[in-house]
Amino acid sequence: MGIVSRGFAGKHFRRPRPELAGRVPPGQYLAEGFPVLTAGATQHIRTERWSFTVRGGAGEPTWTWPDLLSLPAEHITVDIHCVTHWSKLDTTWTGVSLDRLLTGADRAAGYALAVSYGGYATNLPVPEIVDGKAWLVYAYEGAPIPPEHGGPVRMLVPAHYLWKSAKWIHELWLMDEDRPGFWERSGYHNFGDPWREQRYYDD
Ligand SMILES: Nc1nc2c(c(=O)[nH]1)N[C@H]1C(S)=C(S)[C@@H](COP(=O)(O)O)O[C@H]1N2
Ligand SMILES: [Mo]
Repeated sequence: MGIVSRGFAGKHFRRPRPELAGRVPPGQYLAEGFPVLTAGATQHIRTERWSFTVRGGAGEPTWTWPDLLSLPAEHITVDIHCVTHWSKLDTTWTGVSLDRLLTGADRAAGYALAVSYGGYATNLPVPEIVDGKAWLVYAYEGAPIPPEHGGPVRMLVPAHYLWKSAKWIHELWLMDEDRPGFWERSGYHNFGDPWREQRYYDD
């Protein structure tokens, strides 16, 4: 996958200063700029066409763009870590916690699959996306998220490698059984904890 291996060989990564080293997981370097990693084509989704549906839980609720904006917004400052060895510290986002979108009944499901416009998908256990651990975000550094970074709306699940943060999020499937997503079927780790360096399936 050329696009995935490209950046690391270049000069765009720095070792963290010693005082920041504790915030950078093993094998990671600080990125300058914000690399784009997409398997396939950038999706161009107009806000009028965007919607988000939770399937498999209590009902199948859908939120439109104005619905999402009407929910309480959170300003989130988090470190992000890509499996291709770059990290960014203190990225700032605005969005809605998944806790606002999932009901108590929804949480009874064991597993979730985030499904994007364009067909990308990535899975996580439900406990990894509730209780303040995941958001649908629509602004990055105070501005709308550019399409290449997953705007108008992407998932943000910063405790996992960034492939778990689905760009152009469209649906969340709640399931009793785990179902691997795009990279998880292609050899990436099923859980993807950067601090345990869970990059590939047998890590
Ligand atoms: N829909 C979709 N979401 C995606 C991807 C993708 O190809 N399609 N790539 C993932 C990967 S591997 C990473 S590292 C991050 C990259 O986000 P960025 O391009 O904003 O840096 O998005 C993740 N979410
Ligand atoms: Mo990635």
